[in-house]
Amino acid sequence: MPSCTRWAGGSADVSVVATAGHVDHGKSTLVRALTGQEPDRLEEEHRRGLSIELGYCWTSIGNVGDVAFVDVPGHERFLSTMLSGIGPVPAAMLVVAADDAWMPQAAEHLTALDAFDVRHGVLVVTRCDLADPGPALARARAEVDRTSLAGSPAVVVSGRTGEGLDDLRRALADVLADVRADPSADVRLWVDRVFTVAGAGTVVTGTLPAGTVRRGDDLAHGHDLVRVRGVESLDRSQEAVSGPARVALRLGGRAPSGLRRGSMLVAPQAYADVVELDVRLHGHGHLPERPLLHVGTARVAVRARPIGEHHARLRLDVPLPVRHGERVVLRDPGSRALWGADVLDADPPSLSRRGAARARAAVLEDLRSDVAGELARRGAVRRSHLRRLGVTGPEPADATVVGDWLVSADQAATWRESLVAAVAEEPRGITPAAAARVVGLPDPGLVAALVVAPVRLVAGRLVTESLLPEDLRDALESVRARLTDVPFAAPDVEDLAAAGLDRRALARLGREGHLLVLAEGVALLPGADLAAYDVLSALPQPFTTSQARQALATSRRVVLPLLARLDHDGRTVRLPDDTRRVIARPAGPT
Ligand SMILES: Nc1nc2c(ncn2[C@@H]2O[C@H](COP(=O)(O)OP(=O)(O)OP(=O)(O)O)[C@@H](O)[C@H]2O)c(=O)[nH]1
Ligand SMILES: [Mg+2]
Repeated sequence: MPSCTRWAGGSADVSVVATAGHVDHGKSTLVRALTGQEPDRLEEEHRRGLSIELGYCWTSIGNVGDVAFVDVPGHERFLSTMLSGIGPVPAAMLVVAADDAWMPQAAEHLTALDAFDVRHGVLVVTRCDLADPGPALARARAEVDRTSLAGSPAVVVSGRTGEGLDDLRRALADVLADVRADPSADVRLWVDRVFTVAGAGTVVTGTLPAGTVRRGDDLAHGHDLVRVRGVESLDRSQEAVSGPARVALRLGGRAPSGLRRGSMLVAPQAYADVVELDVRLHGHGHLPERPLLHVGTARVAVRARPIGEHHARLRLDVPLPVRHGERVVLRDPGSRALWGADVLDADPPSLSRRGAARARAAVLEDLRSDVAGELARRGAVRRSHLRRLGVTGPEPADATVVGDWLVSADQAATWRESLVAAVAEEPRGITPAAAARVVGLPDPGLVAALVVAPVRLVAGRLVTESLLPEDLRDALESVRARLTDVPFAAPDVEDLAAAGLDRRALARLGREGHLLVLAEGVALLPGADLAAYDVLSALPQPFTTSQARQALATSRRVVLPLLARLDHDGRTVRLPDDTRRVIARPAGPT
């Protein structure tokens, strides 16, 4: 009998089915009978007559094509292995012996399938050559119909005589025809084995629930990238494999450290490293403080905090790439209880405030995880972050889009108000970076989108120009236009007069921060002093007044009060020989 364990199987179109059922009820025998391959590859498994590890076999079934089987151990000690077997697989075969009662691990495995919300399955009553399958079938049927597998087809077979196997193949073909997966989904391969093949280097095998892996792809393992040098299936190399499928990827070289069963290889940048999540619980009993979380082939210890009756906040010991709307399973290693858990929020807010948990319970009761709902709750969020969390859907039409950021209409209105207030506090205006800090923006890049009248961005500073009469605004505009290209060539008194600015008007513009008035009749744009400081910093130190004048392309009329201002603000220091040097760290507000 050929060994089916060298490669994990997988072709361009492979379905995957996991077994489930009580120890010794005939799972491996059935897989062997269906595939002609050996699921139990360990010597110890043969010696003890039971499965210990997951077994992988495949065959071709009717019009569904290649079907891979993940054969799980039934012994109660190997529940964790069993969960990593069914975790990434969309379909299952619950195997029950005709000659035995409804047994504890049959019940436990069925609970696990239900907790993972597996909806595609076949109930198989085997060993029908040993007893009347009727009673076992009736009992199992009743149990199955209380779970996510309710209504699954049932067949009666014998793994020994082969009776009923054609019925089973037909039932599998029907069930698998309904399993759908998106070939363009972001790749997340749940790794179950990592080994080295002479001449080929590192090979990993695993189950790919959806998406497509291609030769030449880069995949991420934590912060490392690995290159897929070969995609194998059924001992044949493929250009690409789409899930659901068993795949073997040749990575070449040495395995990245930490790559093992329970690791995942994911499309780079496509998933968030989730350390905290809020879930809705399905199941009964008291969730312990330290349950284990199972998803795909991964198992991670978590710290659980109940939120109301049906929800919990989970803190993961190790980050996982989980997304909103996914089903994960929680297990109490002590009592063996299992809970299904729907991921509602993989980037939840802190619960440290008093009463936060109670408020959160109400939010989680009817949480909507679409873009509109997430945006309403978060106020502002990066689109790429939502995508990594698996949150998709149309964006609200009234959202503000700034690069990667989405800002809700409410949040934008609140921030605009704060921005107006923050700028009004500063007669000389403030830089966008300072405004972002004061307003509490998560990214200074958002400021530009929040600037509305009466705030304006002038020469790199935000200023208010609320109450200026129209003639003064026009005059200001013409002075600005003039100074934009030649920032230190202050207009002279005649130019100002021509623009309609007399002494009083100029003084007002200075007072209100629209212009930087250095001396009577000498006005530059706000921020020109800082720009001058930058220019002077680039000169050999110390420098003379004349060198400063030349560097700034201006006149003595302007450079003298400008240098006096810089001296006064502690940005330059005047030396006894009338030269100056800049002071390295500019003081004062920026
Ligand atoms: N007569 C008969 N014996 C069977 C049949 N199926 C399995 N057996 C026997 O039942 C015993 C257990 O079968 P396995 O296939 O190893 O059972 P399993 O469910 O894989 O057991 P675990 O992997 O340990 O959970 C073996 O001795 C098999 O030969 C069957 O259809 N008829
Ligand atoms: Mg077995």
